[in-house]
Amino acid sequence: MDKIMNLELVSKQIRKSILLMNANSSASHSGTALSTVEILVILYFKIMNIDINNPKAMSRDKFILSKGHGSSALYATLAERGFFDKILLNGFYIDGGQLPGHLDKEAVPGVEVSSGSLGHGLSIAIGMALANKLDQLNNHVFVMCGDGELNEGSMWEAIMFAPQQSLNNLTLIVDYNKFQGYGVTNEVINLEPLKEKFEAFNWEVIEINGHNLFDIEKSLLKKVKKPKVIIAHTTKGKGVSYMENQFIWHYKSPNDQELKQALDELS
Ligand SMILES: Cc1ncc(C[n+]2csc(CCOP(=O)(O)OP(=O)(O)O)c2C)c(N)n1
Repeated sequence: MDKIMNLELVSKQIRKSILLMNANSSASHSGTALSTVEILVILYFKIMNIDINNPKAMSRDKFILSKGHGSSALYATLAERGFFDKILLNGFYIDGGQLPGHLDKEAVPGVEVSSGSLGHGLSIAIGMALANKLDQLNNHVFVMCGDGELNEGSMWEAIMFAPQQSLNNLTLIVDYNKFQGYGVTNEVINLEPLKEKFEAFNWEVIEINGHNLFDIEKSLLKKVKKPKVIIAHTTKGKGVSYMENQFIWHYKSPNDQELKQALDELS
């Protein structure tokens, strides 16, 4: 229980970093980043086999944020976990800064794949998981996509392919925050019934509240014989009252007053 309470504090700290980064750079995608936080925290603080002192260790588990426009969340989580100095977060998405607006694997230790062009992360993760099998390594590969990202045809090619290869060392997490860049996901292209679609493609499907730390951990720990997909119901803009489920926060960055209110709410 204590550990989970600590991780609630860590989640709040990461949310604060995300807001400061996006305000400082006038960047978009605050809402995008805020819906991922608890999942990243459980992965990086409880589940993944990683070593911050040896980030390229052969034995490591890997995570790919396929929705790479949510980069501020992953950079903030990696910094909080100790992969690099938090001071670098001040250089997010600004001229001369070290952290590009979309994820760049050359920028800092811990970023496995450069991403931001939607629809590619799952295929890359499948390649990594296949390679692990061929090399008889037990490492696990985790990948997170957006719900709007599931509109990409390349996702469904990959979704067809993974079960054929019996990739039980692969977990896809769908950040199902119900919004995308131009509106409500199920009004743009309806994904439902999403669970049944994945089941029909022969995936092990688990549906959870993507902000509940216990549920996230339990779903990630569950041992399965097939590729696993966790459909995580989340809230875009989670944690900041005026951002939650407000589509405009896909694009807007907080001004000084909005930033202050958001930080107050998280304190
Ligand atoms: C191939 C490609 N097409 C279009 C875009 C532009 N784009 C950036 S974010 C976004 C919406 C993504 O929605 P979703 O996957 O639901 O992520 P969310 O921000 O809601 O978490 C789009 C279309 C892109 N990055 N890549």
